[in-house]
Amino acid sequence: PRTIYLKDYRPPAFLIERTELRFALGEDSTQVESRLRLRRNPAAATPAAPLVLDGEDLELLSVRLDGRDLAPGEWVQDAESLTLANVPDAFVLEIVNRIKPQENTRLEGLYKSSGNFCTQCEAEGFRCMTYYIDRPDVMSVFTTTVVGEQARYPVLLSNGNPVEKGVLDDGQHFVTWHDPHPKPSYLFALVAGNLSCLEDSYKTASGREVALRIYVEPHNIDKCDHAMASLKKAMRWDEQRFGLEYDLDIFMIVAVDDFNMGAMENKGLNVFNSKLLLARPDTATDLDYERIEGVIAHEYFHNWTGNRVTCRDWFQLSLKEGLTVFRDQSFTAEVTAGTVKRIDDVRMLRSRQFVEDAGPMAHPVRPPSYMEINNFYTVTVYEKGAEVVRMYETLLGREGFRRGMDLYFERHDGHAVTTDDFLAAMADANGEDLSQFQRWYEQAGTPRVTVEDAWDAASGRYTLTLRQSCPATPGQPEKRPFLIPVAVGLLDAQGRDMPLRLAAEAQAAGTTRVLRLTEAEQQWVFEGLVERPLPSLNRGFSAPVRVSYPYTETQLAFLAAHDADAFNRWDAGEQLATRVLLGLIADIQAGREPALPERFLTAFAAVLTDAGLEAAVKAEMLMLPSENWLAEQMDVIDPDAIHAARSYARRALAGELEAQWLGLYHTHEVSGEYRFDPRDAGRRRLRNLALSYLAALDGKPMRQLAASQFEQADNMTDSLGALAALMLIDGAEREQALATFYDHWRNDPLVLDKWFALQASAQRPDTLARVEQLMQNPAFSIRTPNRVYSLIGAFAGNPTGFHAADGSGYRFIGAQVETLNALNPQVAARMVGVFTRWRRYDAGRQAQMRAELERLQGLDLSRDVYEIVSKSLQ
Ligand code: B3K
Ligand code: ZN
Repeated sequence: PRTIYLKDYRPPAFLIERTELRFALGEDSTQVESRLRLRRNPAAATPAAPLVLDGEDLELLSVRLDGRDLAPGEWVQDAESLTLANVPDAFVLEIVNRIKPQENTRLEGLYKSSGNFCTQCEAEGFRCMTYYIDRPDVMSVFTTTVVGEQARYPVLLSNGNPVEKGVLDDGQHFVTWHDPHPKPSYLFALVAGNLSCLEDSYKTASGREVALRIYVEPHNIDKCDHAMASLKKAMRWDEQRFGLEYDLDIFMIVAVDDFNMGAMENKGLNVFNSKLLLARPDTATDLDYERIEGVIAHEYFHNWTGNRVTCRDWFQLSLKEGLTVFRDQSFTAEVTAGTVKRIDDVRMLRSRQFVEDAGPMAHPVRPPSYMEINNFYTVTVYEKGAEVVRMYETLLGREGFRRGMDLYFERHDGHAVTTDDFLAAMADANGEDLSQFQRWYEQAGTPRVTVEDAWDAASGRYTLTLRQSCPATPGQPEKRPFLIPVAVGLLDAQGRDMPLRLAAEAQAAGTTRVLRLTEAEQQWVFEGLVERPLPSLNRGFSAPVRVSYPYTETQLAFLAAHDADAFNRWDAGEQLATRVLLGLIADIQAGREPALPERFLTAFAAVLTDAGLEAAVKAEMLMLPSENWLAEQMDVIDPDAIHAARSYARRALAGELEAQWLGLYHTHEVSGEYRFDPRDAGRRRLRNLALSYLAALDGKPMRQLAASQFEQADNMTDSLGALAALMLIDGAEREQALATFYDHWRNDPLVLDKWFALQASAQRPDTLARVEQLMQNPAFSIRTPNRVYSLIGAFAGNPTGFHAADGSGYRFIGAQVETLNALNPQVAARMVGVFTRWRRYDAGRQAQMRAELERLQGLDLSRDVYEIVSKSLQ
């Protein structure tokens, strides 16, 4: 496969002013007719370039240019394109071709899911339906006619507004849709099927009525209310926060069961993986409810950040994704408890993005090259990209950020642009020079900020010295300094924030200051302090960096108890727990008896019994760092010692504080009917956490406690919480509960996914055997991504299962990747990702992982899997 470089970008040779499509959907094949009005791009690099259209797996039937049928000799066709050498400057091209959606297992382009037709075009799926200039900087006005059998496909949808419909011969009918907003092909969508629809409406800030429709399979119609409520909430929020209104008369969402990712922001017709849309209290957990709200918002927000203003090329992917993740994070933070959202986001960034940034697939937020663009829908482009956008807000303030957004839309509405354009809008709207900020888009790797301090009691001066560095990443041995906004506060001996006055300032201002670190090393002097402060650094996680300061354990416990910044309070506790666990890991590796330090136990107990802490925040503070996060802190990862240490700590914390956990459990029962609201959800989260600690104690009483919660639960959060706790305890109750759950939900695949995932993540010796047996279950299918993610993906993420010392986990996942590679390369590529970090393990595991990667490399691989395998072995 060849590598595509950002530096090779050239404007398209042709533009497509109008795109008219007609899809005749059939049981055997689908005929696609396209009529394109093309003209040469005045900004093109070469004036007489041939017309090259992208197309893959298409059966070409005819080509007409300005009404004249072309003979086969007048074009050149290869596996990926159709070339017409001598074309006029402006002309109409009509193409007819045939495709086979029924045979499409890659789930890109047009395919069938549960008997219905649907599409996924981002990034390059449109070319699997018809010949086209399939790149985001070609924006066109689309008119689409969908023709299908009325009985099988009563609902026919595409982007924009319906303009015509009618009945044809032979039981066929059609609907024509027109989308007035020019858009790139990746935002095209088509859906046809037997679907029920939940209808509602929304009045925009300027008073326009918008029809809202959510389409699902008829048996799911009772699971759409939460998605609809979330949509209306998101629409209102975007008006209030960014002044952005919806721009069509109708907004539709369709849920499909077979979908490679979460959801897709097609103009006016979002398509969702059903797991991110369907929810009823008995089928969806609080976490599902929260994610649905967040993803509905995310896809809706794309209407402006992605659709109205889109990407010039796929290297700019973070322009829409980083920005839209930032927007959905801000939305969730504002409609729920903000601190908990921030903690969850940072936890995920650290445990996944920091890992990616330190491995062979590390890439900047704006990658300079790729082999397969689908491999770059990564935590770096999305989550680190969102942190980069957040830093603008930290640097410019909420108002300054809004000014930048306003200017961005004013300049670029209706255009395909770059992250440079976004940066320029932010800088120009605020009269700032942000040129150094550009490096966040260009340099990969997680910067490290090392902090040193000095206190001069005589003068009351406190000096902070910050040094930055960034590790080498593939292709980038040296890095230049970043512009890093480090939010800092100073605590006095009582734990109160001190007013801050920097040298040369006349008076103190505020208690948190954003220091702009731009050099490799810089100093700040705070004056007028009466005692030596304790620094609270990178408050609210103001920059996506690792900070190191030589805190003692006592100081971390002090910050965890007192820091005015709620995020840093959690983070200090997390750092303390990480340190303690790494100590336990070292004990276990050295054959010493592990013991929980008294100081840690006291600090932990203080949080556990603190009546002033909100339940959801308390749950965050009582969760131990994940095994993956601990693994990242070690030079040579030892999955068995990590698991043993963490299990030991859980048992010790459960045993020492049993009465307190039980107290918490019994006082946090949520009464009344299930409601998804942050307060109730926080209580359930804390209560289920207490139950999982108690489960570590084993024994009959705890089994009964969990079993009775399982039997009595009237909502999925509590049902699954109990089942998860039972998974930790040996005994008849576990198998019984698993069987009951299965019997009850055997016809609801989305709920069964939870059942698959729980068993595949169990850290037990027989897990692999169990997973292999579950693959035979009639509910499992390797062709449905959700099943693969919940069973095979959960096992791949199970640190003791995947990394079993005998290599059985590696061979199993390798074999699944091989099967998936032929069926669905995108899903295969996601599964192979667990092998990328093979160099971090001991020699035995390294050899086995490497052997599996080499075996895969010898196969006939898709571009997707090849890129990851070959880069991992480099
Ligand atoms: N834009 C889509 C992702 C498409 C992934 C293509 N492989 C969903 C989203 O980020 O909103
Ligand atoms: Zn997105």
